[in-house]
Amino acid sequence: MTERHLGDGAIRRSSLYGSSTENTYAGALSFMRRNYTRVLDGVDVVVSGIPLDLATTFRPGARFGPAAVRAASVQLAELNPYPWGFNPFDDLAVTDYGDCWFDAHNPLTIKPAIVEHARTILRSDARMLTFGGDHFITYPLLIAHVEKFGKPLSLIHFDAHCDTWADDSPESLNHGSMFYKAVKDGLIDPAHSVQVGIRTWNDDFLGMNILDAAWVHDHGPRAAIERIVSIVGERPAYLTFDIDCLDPAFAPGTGTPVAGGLSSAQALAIVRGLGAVDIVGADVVEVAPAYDHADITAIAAAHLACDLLCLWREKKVRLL
Ligand SMILES: [Mn+2]
Repeated sequence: MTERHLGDGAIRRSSLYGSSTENTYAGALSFMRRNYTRVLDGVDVVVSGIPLDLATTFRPGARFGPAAVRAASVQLAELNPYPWGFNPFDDLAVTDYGDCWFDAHNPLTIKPAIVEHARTILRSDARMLTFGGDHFITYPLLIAHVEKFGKPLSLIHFDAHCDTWADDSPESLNHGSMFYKAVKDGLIDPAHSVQVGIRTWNDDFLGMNILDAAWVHDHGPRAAIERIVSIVGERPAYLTFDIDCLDPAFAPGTGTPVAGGLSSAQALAIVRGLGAVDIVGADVVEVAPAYDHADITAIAAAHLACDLLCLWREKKVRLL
């Protein structure tokens, strides 16, 4: 199943499966060296980027997030991921679709462009793993996912911020109000959704279950996994990971950092424990490399994304 290419597997490998031999510091920077292609036949997971940062409230720069996460994934593509010990790509067909194109100079066209990007991919049997971009992108992604998987979805939301601040403008580009709109639109069910790592105030959390950062520090990842699984159950769930869920010590390269967050180790332990949940789509957002140091933030994002792929590989192998 594995073709032996020496370098640039992203553009030279013909099989959707297996890995190629790469120098980690060279070659085409797809996510984890997956094939760059827009062909969707036989694909299990499509990785794509949405380089939008026009919805930020503080520091812009997440438009460079997809490229940074791809670049940070090179070491993960070299060895079987830890602690899994398998090559997820021996069993899971993952491709890199490239980035969503939109007209940044006509802001009202951006949300429809992202919805259409996701619809195009979700017309296939593939699931989406998307890199932001600022967190606004999750709103059009949820619209497309609900069209496919039905509504309401459960939301598993890692973040310093609840992003349910009131905003009744249907056209606004705001990365702090997507989940207010998603609840009001009935896209997500707050009673069966959970927000992890929260440490900013909102007078009205709209009925979402909150495991705030202090709760995670007090109770640990294992208890967080149990709570998430009990809240979501077997319902289809969309997982969104704002990298600012992590403490700025672990993710300085982001637009709205807040002290007191999760460590990378805590977050990875929680994500790895979500095998019992039916994750129908996922994104990792708000990586802004201009504020990063030594790629700390992009490396954390790439690891989280790799673990999400390993969860999907586990599920596929269980069902085979
Ligand atoms: Mn946030």
